[in-house]
Amino acid sequence: MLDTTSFPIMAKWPPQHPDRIQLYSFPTPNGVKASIMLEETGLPYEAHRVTLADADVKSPEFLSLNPNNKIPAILDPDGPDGAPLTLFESGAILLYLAEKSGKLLGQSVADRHQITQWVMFQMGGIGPMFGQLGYFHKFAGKDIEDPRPRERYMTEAKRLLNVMNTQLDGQDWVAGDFSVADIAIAPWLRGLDFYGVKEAIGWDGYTNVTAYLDRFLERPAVQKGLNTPARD
Ligand SMILES: N[C@@H](CCC(=O)N[C@@H](CS)C(=O)NCC(=O)O)C(=O)O
Repeated sequence: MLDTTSFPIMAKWPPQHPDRIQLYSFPTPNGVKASIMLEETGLPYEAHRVTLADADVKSPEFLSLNPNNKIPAILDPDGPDGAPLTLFESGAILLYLAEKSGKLLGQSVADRHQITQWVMFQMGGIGPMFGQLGYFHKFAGKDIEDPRPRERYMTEAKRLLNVMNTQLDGQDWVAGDFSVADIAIAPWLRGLDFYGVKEAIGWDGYTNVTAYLDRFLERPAVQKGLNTPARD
């Protein structure tokens, strides 16, 4: 039985089921990767809402799990060798849960590396670039007179969408069968809507990508994960 007193995070977000994977998250493109993965794999879990307010993500309790003060993070009471394991960084969480469940990481070692490659493509490319585009297009950065930052991220986001559009030509999912790579990437494509940038980026022209996102959003586990934990 897990000693809940040895994890400060459990004092602020008490578990009702300490035997299950504890998810600390908020329904943002990074946060929903973890909840969608948990829904897709069927691993038992309990979700805790950690808002992006300093009182949550910068609380000492949350920092005890992720010193980088960002959601999502997990605590698996039954990690490798039966010991508790804590993890942050959504890509690391996806790969861990895939390994633990034996699902969504392909059939062969080669598949696994191809899928990991596309997870990294999202973590190092789509996520940071789309995030910066959102900042300069919709949020505080839009008031900056110099057009270059917005242009730079717009150009890069379009380039990444072209890469995706080519990769998805003639296939339903980014790396063979549905995998953690799709769970990493698709929530960020959906995020372009939130940034109000779809028209400016020419979204409708990336027909393989738009069909891909529709396919992703039809999955029942995705629909559940997108709203877990509840926003309020
Ligand atoms: N590379 C991290 C990024 C996580 C991230 O940016 N989380 C945002 C929400 S989408 C956050 O928690 N922001 C709160 C803050 O920066 O204070 C991951 O993929 O897990």
